[in-house]
Amino acid sequence: MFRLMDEFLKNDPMSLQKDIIHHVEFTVARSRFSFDDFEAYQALSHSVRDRLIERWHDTHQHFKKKDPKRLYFLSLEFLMGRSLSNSVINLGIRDEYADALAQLGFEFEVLAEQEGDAALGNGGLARLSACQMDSLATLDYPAMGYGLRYQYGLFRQIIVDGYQHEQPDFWLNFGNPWEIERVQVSYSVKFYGTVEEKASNGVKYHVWVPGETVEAVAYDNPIPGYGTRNAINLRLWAAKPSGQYDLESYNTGDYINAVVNRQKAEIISNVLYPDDRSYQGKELRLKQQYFFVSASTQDIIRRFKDDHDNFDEFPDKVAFQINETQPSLAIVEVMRVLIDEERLAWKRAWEIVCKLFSFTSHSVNPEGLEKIPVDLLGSLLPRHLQIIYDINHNFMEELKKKIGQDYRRLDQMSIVAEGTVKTIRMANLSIICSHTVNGVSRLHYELLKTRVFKEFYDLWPQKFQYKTNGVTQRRWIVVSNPSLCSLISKWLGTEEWIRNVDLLVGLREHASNPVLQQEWRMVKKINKIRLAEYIETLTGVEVSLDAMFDVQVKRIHEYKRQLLNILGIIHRYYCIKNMNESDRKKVVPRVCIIGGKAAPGYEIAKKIIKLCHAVAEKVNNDADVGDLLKLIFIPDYNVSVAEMVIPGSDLSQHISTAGHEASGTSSMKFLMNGCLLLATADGSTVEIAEEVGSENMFLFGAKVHEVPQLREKATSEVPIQFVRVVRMVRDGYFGFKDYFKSLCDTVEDGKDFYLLGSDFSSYLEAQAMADREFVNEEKWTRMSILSTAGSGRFSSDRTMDEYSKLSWGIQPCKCPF
Ligand code: 26Y
Repeated sequence: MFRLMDEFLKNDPMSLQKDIIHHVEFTVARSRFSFDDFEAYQALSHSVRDRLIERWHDTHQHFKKKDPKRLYFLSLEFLMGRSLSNSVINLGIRDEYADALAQLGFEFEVLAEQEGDAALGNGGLARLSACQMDSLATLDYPAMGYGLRYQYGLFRQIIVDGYQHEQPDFWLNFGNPWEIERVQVSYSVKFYGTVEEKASNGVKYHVWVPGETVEAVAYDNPIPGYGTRNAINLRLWAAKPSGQYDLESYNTGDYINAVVNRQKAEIISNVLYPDDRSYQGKELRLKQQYFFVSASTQDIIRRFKDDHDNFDEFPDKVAFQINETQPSLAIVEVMRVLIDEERLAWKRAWEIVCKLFSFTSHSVNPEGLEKIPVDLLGSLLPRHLQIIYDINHNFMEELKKKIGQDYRRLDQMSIVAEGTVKTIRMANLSIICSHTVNGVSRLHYELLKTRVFKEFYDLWPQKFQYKTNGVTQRRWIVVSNPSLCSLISKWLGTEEWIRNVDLLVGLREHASNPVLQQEWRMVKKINKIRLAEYIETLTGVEVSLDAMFDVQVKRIHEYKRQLLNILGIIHRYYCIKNMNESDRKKVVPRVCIIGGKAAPGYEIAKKIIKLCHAVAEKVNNDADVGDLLKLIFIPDYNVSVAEMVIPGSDLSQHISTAGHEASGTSSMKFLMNGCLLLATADGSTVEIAEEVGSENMFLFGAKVHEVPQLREKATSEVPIQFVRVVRMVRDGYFGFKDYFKSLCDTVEDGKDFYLLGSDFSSYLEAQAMADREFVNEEKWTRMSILSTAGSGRFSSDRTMDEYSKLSWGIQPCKCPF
């Protein structure tokens, strides 16, 4: 028996080498004399996984011994990306592994490229969850994530003739060394059926008799912290047929059909919904939500009951975080378990529930809020619907006492929305039952208070808070930009900034130092070369390294205004074409890079992708233009592509119409990598400008408070340049005239909801300003260094500390080394 805290596995290069070979032979089952890169990657990752498991067990034991209050982070989406590099860096054994592999004749980087992305999420919200898990582990918080283990992650985007096509993401086909299947950790999840009212000793209670039962099996994903022994758990649930047999169908001799029907249970965790916003009222999606919520709740309650006889201490030991409204059925589920299964009185159960939940909204659009049709909810979860009605009834009674018979307000705040289709408003449920409602940036918080949830803010101002989003510098500098990482450590004289990112401000004093500037530019060049090679392999287009790499990568949405970017590029193209020779000499060469996926049913977004390709086709093949302008669409943008694109960018665009981006997080990754931001005053950009200084960014466009009037205004405000570029598209200058008609209509007179026309002049000015600064190498480099130096506040470490102190009430619980 080993003593608990002893490191069992050795980490010197020789031991690692032996270990990798052991896994080649016995895990991958290949001859140790002959294995290829992929097999080497598999063996390597199993060797890393062993080390993760060791720490993860110790952390688990330590938490069990200390019994601290724990945070349970519920999210339907986690966009983890690759794990290998991140794991070895966080474990502190990257160089040892690189040495071990070199002696075996392999290169670490090459093997790391073998790994596919875990893309169990759509966009911002999902990648944020992944960053936050990294910070929770690093800061030693006793936390655990819960989600769904989709068989198919986010679709792969392929481009055929400039059009987006979707292909399934078979991410598990080659195995997943980063998870541990826990066949013995499984729970039954019930659906459909009826509710029976019973009584015992004169006390009424409800029994839910389900119509279907599905088994949830746990898959654990260890998340290692950096510079700590702690490794926390991300537990993802997979659906399996229930062990409870429907004897009837087996006995009637319909054996084959009975087996096939049971197998259908697995559908629940089959596929991630690729719409990152709209709620379509699909039964399967609701099933996914309840499935993961029920399994997680059972797991949490089981763990609590292992050490406690009653629920008095439940809120002192457990905090739930609800990521957007998708996990909000957890509230109702905890209520149901407490009253129906644990037989607590309603009042007591409600008191407990009100202390458990913290809710974060990631949306600004009131129309986009999740509404579940009552009929659907009632048929799938009949008991939950009753409980929701009861919660709503109590709330309405309380509210009437406070505000009287103000029916308009009562109606707006009710969980149940009347109408042709009666629905349940999940955001209202979440706000009413949570102790904290969080915004993801200061501006978002203002919008929640004054628009989206105004009625609730007026009632409970103390519930509302904001914790500006952040991203993890471990992935977004240390993993993705090793050259910058070394340079920063060299100039700060320490690697401590990797754990304490506020130290980055120390770069400010060196921002004008010519030696640092020279080295800084060198690092950027290395990253631009890597990106240029990737572009050439992918698209065949050769790009000049002297050009400004101008990047917009994110999901394609009208509000994010990729169309504004493309129309700006058309304007640039038009100007170049109509210039005299001497003016051409002054043009700052640009490589414009756009990447992102459109939801499969989002027609306008798909047309934006096609337009980008149509413009690229024309511009990139125009000999008149040469290196002065190139347009590249990067297909299948995902986390690992981001890790390469972001460090190689000079300028990045965050140009949503003010008031539409709740926070935005890619801006923070660009900032950390010393890319200058060209941005509107939206989401977190406002706070970034405060930290970095607006003189070090290119800000433009209408402010939030100006947007409503601008929408009212007549079209005369739209500049001639804008009219011209839209007309070029409309008239078929880039081909596909009929196809682009509806896209042009979205920015036509009086219909330009996202205000591309009225922001166009100011956008072009900001772009011209960026050109002017770019030619001044020293100034640009200084601004770039100051961007990185000012990025400290936008670390998810800070965000997780704020949540822990202000919402969850948890303390670090550090596992001894
Ligand atoms: C319809 C409902 C179920 C729903 C589904 C998905 C509502 C919202 C979402 C997803 C929202 C989302 O991804 N929001 C983004 O969250 C990021 C992290 O907070 C922000 O940076 C980003 O601005 C915001 O759009």
